Amino acid sequence: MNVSKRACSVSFLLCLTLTSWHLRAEDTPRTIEVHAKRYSFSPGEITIKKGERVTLILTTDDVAHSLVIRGLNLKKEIAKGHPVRTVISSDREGDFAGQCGRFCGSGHGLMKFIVHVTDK
Ligand SMILES: [Cu+2]
Repeated sequence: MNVSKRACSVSFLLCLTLTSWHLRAEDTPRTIEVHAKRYSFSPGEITIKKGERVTLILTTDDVAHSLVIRGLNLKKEIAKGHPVRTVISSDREGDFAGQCGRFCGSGHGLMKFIVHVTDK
């Protein structure tokens, strides 16, 4: 193999490697950590793009909670000491209201969470 053929092969392989790395980076969902604690979620609202897949890591900082977002068909228990991962996405724009789905005390009804889904 002469030098120019070898250089061409090397650049072709480099191009393939960069392309596959780029595709994997695009496929990897963004990750957002959400902490539940009497009586709020932190953050209390997030914004995602329409069609974007986002991984939520749900953790409780005190007692057991859950996160229910009916518009996104999500219900996840959040047990103490066991962070839970879930992927959300929506093909519709809008604001999707969530709440704690497990009674956790007098302020349970205050535990709201909102997912804003935007077009851009
Ligand atoms: Cu609750």
